[in-house]
Amino acid sequence: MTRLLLVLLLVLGMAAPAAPAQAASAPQPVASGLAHPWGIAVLPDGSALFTERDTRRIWLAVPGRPARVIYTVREAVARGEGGLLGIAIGPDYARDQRVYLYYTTASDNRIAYVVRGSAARPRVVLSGIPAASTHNGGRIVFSPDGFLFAGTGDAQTPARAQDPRSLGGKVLRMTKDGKPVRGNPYGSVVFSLGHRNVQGLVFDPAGRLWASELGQNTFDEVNHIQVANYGWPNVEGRSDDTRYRNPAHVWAPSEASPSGMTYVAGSLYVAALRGQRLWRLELSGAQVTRASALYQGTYGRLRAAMRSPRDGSLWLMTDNGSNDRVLRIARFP
Ligand SMILES: [Ca+2]
Repeated sequence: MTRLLLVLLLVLGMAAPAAPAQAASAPQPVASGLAHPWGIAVLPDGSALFTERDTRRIWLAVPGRPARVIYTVREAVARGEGGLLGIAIGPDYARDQRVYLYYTTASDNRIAYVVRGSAARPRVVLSGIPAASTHNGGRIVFSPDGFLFAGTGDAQTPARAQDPRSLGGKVLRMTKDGKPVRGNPYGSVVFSLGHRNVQGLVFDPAGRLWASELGQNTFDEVNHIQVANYGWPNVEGRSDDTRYRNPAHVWAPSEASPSGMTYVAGSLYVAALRGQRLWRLELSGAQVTRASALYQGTYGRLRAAMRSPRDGSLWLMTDNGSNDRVLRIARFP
């Protein structure tokens, strides 16, 4: 009887839905009074660097201290949704202090690096990513084996997404110096194609790359990224056309419009702009098994979420256009 009860309790316990919002500590503002913060990267010491799109400033946020500007990317041009966008810590940061950036110029989007503590101008490693007032992509992330991935957008010309010669509407894979990686399907930095506007990228601990993508009218997507064609503009959302890889998850743009994403304890957490919430997508391997929302309507539009590998905190950024904030949740979930 006791054993039966124990088994029953175990089964119930396993079936009970997790409630991260209740277990998480209260979000604390780390910086406020911002306009369109966009990218965030956590440093090995647990502090964070974040970008501000239109002012083109890079901020350093140390928990418990006022955030301060450490660099301005004068080479970037704020135009519509373009400007200073993604940021990532280089894989050899301890040795070379490289901080990678994705930004818009008058003619294109570029990936460059700056060296922490140096006033030297950014060194461009990749240029020629199509730019426009919208659909610039902009998220960058390093893989566990040290390659740089970037999510780009179609820059308002949907056909680019299906053209392997264009860097628009793609997920790109390159070395930290911007060179193609052996095994890339076209001999260039193009990795996957058929994307409309990829603004979220994260690796899970099994090494799977996940990307969020803003849809046009009907379906936003989260995709498990491999060398494949993800359909845009021929398909938005799911289809039975075997030429195209189906998304792992879709939403209506009104409830999502996903941008930055991160991984915590078996789930993806996706910042939603129009949806004004933090989506939790529970994973089982390469499948999304359940979707739920946190902080719905609490902070307005959310631009990015980033788990600190150092201390397990979660950083969140709003994107309402004025009095934007960077929030840190010390314990999450
Ligand atoms: Ca798709």
